[in-house]
Amino acid sequence: MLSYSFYMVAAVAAFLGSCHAQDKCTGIPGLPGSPGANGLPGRDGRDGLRGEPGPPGPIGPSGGLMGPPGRDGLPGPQGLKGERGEKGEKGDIGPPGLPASLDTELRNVLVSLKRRLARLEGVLALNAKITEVGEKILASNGKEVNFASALKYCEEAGGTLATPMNEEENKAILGIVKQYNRYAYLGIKESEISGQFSYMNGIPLNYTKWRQYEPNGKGTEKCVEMYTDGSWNDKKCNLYRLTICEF
Ligand SMILES: *[C@@H]1O[C@H](CO)[C@@H](O)[C@H](O)[C@H]1NC(C)=O
Ligand SMILES: [Ca+2]
Repeated sequence: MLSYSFYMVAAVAAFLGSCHAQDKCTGIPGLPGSPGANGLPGRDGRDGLRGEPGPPGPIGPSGGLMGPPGRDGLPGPQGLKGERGEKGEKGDIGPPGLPASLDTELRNVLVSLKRRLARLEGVLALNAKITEVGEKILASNGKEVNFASALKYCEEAGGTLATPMNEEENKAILGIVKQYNRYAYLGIKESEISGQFSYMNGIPLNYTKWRQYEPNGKGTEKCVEMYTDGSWNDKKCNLYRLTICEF
């Protein structure tokens, strides 16, 4: 409508103007035609940019169904030590080992040990600390004590009181008695039967070296001492005598 009125005014102005300005008026311009009908709608434009996500929706009503359980959390701190369990059953017997005679490593160790022991025995014998007789090793700590204490010294050291079982052993013990020039108790005791003497394990003697008229205690002298000539005498057990042990 506006554009239409404009045309009308413009046309009237042009009409009036053209007639006044020139001698000859041009023909009266025709009325503008009526506007044409609207064209067909244009094609859709291109899609716009994607919009921002909308705000979160309102909290839903309570009382809905519970959701599925959540995932496991982080592992917690270590708990206290539990009580000791019951003892398990005995395992099977292991496979048999190699016989020692075929085990070269073991044999080398034994050979080396034997050599070292022989050297140590040599050093000790050289210093008169030990006397070797047969399989026995004799030694004294130089202490003079009663029978029970002497036996205790020897047993604590892993041996027992020197016990002569033949002439050779008696001579070896005598060597120590002479070295200290002291009488020594022997590993011999009177048994329950008066006048019968035995070794500490109760076995009867198979070798004796009694001095003449000994033993004469008749049950009152239950221990045996060695004199400095190697002969034996039954004697009370509470005297102070040299401690000689055998190993
Ligand atoms: C007495 O027996 C032991 C072994 O028990 C032996 O070493 C010792 O030589 C024997 N003594 C005598 C005199 O036969
Ligand atoms: Ca006596």
